[in-house]
Amino acid sequence: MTRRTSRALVAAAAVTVASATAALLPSAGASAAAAPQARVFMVNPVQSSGDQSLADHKDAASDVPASAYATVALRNLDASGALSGRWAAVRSETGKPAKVADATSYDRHDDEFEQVMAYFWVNEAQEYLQGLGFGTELRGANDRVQPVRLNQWGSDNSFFTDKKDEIRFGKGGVDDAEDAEVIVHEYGHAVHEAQVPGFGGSAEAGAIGEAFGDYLGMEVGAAADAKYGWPMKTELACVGDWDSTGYTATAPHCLRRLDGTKTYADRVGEVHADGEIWSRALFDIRNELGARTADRIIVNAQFGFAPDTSFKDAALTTVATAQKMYGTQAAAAVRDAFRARAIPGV
Ligand SMILES: [Ca+2]
Ligand SMILES: [Ca+2]
Ligand SMILES: [Ca+2]
Ligand SMILES: [Zn+2]
Repeated sequence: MTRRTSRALVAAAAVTVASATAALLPSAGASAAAAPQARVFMVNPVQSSGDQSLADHKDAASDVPASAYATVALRNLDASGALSGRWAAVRSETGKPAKVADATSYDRHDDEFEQVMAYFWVNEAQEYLQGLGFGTELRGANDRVQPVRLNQWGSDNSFFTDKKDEIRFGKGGVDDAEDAEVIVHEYGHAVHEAQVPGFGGSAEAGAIGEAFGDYLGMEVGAAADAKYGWPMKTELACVGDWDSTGYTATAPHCLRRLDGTKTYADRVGEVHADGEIWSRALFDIRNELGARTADRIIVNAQFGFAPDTSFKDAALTTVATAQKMYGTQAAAAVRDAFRARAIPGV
């Protein structure tokens, strides 16, 4: 038997800081036990410390102070003792597989640490979507076991492979899975693929995919900061504060931002760069309607995007979704956000 009750999810939603929490977990027969504990970064060490001078020196544990780690519960695990559960199955291609029983002892120098980060943050991301109603009131959005693979190859480019429905994290510069915003960015691609198989078949659809990944990375991290009481000492709009220390010269270090000023006319035909047009619109919708309402609209609308959608069609679908779910005022706020990016036909 598994422990797939909403009661379990709710009860397990708090960080387990003391054994007292174990008493809150519902009894579910022999498998009932306190969720195992693990050490993770509070999103990423730059976001939680505000220290823009943190730098990776070949994965040295001493690069990051102990205060950047938090002890959390690993929820929804199966009984295998590996990082495998309801929403994620993590495996290491080139390093030692992490053991759940040892998950409080790893630091960033251990290959197992990134495996734990990947499990925790993929689970966290799906729980966030579940909390918005996706999978219950609304259609599920990648509500299945997400395969995740980590390797130690040098390339600094994590990616989602739609052929195997698998997320892979590499280790170039700062190890990609040391930054929750990078982990959840990739999970955003998996969400899109689950919602619309083959999504990303045009330059503009590709840009929307990058934008949503950045946006979801910010959102899941911000929600975790609020839920667990973790410090957020970097700007909300800055994505990948830690991973980007490896390739950005100036502070604040951001892989990309959600508050840029690009409009449709600024397209350059590169999906990450052009994604900043779309992600700014998502950020504006959030700031206008609040995270929960905005995210229910944004994710629900994505079910209706064509795999090779244009910005225009996707924007109009999002406006229509807002109208249907929340009425005229919400639809107007969404329309305004896309109009501010000068997306044609909106
Ligand atoms: Ca590492
Ligand atoms: Ca990296
Ligand atoms: Ca950030
Ligand atoms: Zn991406």
